[in-house]
Amino acid sequence: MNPFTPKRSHPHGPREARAAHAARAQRHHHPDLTNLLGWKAMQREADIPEGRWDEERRWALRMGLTGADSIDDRSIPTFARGELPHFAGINTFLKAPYAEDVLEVQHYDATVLGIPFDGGTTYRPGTRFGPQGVRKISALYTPYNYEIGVDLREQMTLCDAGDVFTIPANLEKSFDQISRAVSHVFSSGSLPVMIGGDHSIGFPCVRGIAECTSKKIGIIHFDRHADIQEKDLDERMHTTPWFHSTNLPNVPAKNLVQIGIGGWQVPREAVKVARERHTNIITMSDMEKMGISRTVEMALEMAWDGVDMVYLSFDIDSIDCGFVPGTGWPEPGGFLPREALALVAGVAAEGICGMELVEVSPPYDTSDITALMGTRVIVDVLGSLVGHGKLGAHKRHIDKPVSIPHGEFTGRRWSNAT
Ligand SMILES: [Mn+2]
Repeated sequence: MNPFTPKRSHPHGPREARAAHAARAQRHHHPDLTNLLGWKAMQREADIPEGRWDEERRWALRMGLTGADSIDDRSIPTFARGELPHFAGINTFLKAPYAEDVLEVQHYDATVLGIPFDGGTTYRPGTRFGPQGVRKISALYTPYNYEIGVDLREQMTLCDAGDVFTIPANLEKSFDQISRAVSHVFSSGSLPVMIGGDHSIGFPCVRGIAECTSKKIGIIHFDRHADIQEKDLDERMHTTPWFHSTNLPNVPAKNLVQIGIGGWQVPREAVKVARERHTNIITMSDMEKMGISRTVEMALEMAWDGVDMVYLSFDIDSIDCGFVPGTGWPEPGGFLPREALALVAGVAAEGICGMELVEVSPPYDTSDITALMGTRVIVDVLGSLVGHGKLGAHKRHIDKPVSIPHGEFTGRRWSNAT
């Protein structure tokens, strides 16, 4: 019997029966489900192609051999290859193809690039393990998002180019390596998606993009910290990326929008620079007062004013530290995860020329939640770019591509079969 079918006689007499009837009548909204996003998303799924998924499963059988006879699902290989199972395999970001030969990044809409560097950290380190931490937990995700109705595997191409070879004891050499790697990816036309690393990488990442174009670049920066002083502890630490980025000739400080700044960890030195350079700071309370859509609107207006592209920098510590314990400078009072995700999706809807996710420190993390949050920020940005048709919009601005020579090699690598 359907548990929701009302009983014919009420066990407690007519008064109770009338009350129960009234309560039911009040609940009876004649709901129009078609007004709910839940209903719309369910219908929309039917329109998303599945060809790439079929292809991946056939590829897995070719790579991993057909499965044992006792297994009914004939798409399951003997050796785990591709997305399934989520707990198995060697993880790239979202288990995307590994572009071991970095010349191959040109064939992909977006390229994930790990930047394992924490030499710019001024409090607790560990973000050199950020790329691996994020890759590991990213294996948990499918490429499909129900609410936005996007399947990344079907609607874009993505690769993971592995990590930049950083030099742990040397900021400047690491910066040069990072800019070089980012300029290679950006010049290829693939969208660079960097996983840090501490926030000092913001400067070399922006520099790597800026050198490949004569066009101007704005920056939207999510953080609790202003990160715009010239030096910290006498070096260009993770508190300084925007000072040096906005010194670049095509990165105007007036197009730097900093969202979520506040609390007790903003050095006054940084505030002086922000004031002198006329950057735009939207605090957590500003965001709360204005709401998410107005905040997004305002950020886009200021960042895009007179520029051709916008770079997105997301410091995981902009989210309340209760949600992201695995970070270098935890600070309470930050964004709720839902707010942060809505904000990044909102700003990405206009298109970006690159992004970085920084300050995930797996040694301080608990149950991978910080790394998971970082993964989520990246996939939500990609989902928004795909959903709004903005992936690849940056390509037309690459008018000074770099070409970095590769070494000559013939022969075999030690692990190659003879
Ligand atoms: Mn920060």
